[in-house]
Amino acid sequence: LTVQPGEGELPRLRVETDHCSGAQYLHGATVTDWKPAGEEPVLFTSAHAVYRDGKAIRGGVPICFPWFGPHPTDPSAPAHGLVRTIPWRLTQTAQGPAGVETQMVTTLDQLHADYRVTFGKQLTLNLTVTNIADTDQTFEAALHTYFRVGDAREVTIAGLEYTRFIDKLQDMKVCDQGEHPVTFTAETDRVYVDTQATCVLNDPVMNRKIKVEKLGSLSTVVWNPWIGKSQSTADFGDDEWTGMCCIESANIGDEAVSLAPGASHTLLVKLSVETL
Ligand code: TA6
Repeated sequence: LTVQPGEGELPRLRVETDHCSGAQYLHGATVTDWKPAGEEPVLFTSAHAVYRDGKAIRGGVPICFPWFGPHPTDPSAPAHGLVRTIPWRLTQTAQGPAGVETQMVTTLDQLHADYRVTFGKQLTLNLTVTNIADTDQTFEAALHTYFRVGDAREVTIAGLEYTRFIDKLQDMKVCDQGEHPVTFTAETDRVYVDTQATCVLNDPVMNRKIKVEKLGSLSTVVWNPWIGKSQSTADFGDDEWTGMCCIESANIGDEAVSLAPGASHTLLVKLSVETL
C-alpha cells in the first residue's frame, strides 16, 4: 500500500488485506521507507530483504519487543523478540496536520503495543506498550532504525560524547566514549547506556545530517556489521555495509521497562533531515 503522500512525503507500507474481514495488516509494523520532500530516502532497506511472515525485514525500522537480542533463556526463540516477524493490524491511515498518520497495533498475551507513525517533514515513531495483565510485566524494546548513508566510513554520530557504552564485541566490556563523536572503522556493536541524548548523524558524502531525537528510552544502540558480518548474513548484500548504519532507541538490559497492571510506557523517536 502506498499511503497517499502529504506534500512530497511518500511513505510506503507493505500491507496485506484480509479479504474476509477487509482488515489490513502490516508485516512487523516495519516502516521501510521515508523520503522527505527534496531529500534522498532516509532509511536503508537491503536489496536482499525478505518480506514474509516469520522473517524480519532487513532494514527500515524493525521493532524489537518484548526482548532485545537473543532470548534470555530460550535459545530456540527468535532474536529481537516476537513482533517484527508477525502481522500488525493497520487501524488508521489518515492525512493529518503533521503528515500521513498511521496506527498499527498488536497484542501479545500480557502486553499490548500501539504504534503510531507520522510521515511528514519529520518522521515520528511512537511505540506505546501497555500491561494488560494483572501482574507486573517487564520487557525490553527497541526501534532498530537503519539509516541510509553515503559511506559508513565517513559518517560521525554526535551526541554520545562522554557517555558510557557496553561493547558487545569486547565481551560486554563497559567503555567510555570520551570527547570524540562515534565513527565506524570496523564492525561496531555498542549499547550506549543512561542517555536520552539527541544524536546527529553527520553524512558528508550525502551532504546532510539526520537528527535522532528520542524520549522514553535510555539506551542508544549503534551498529554497523562491516564487511565480515555482511558477507555472512544472507539478507545483507556483501557491500551494503558501507551504505548504512543503525542508531537504535532502546530500553534494554538494566534499562528494561517494568510496568504495573494497566500501566503504559512510550518510546518516541523523531527523525529530521537537514542539508549540511
Ligand atoms: O542492534 C545490533 C544487533 O543486536 C546486532 O548484534 C545484530 O545482531 C543486529 O542487531 C541485527 O540483528 P538481526 O537479528 O536483525 O540480524
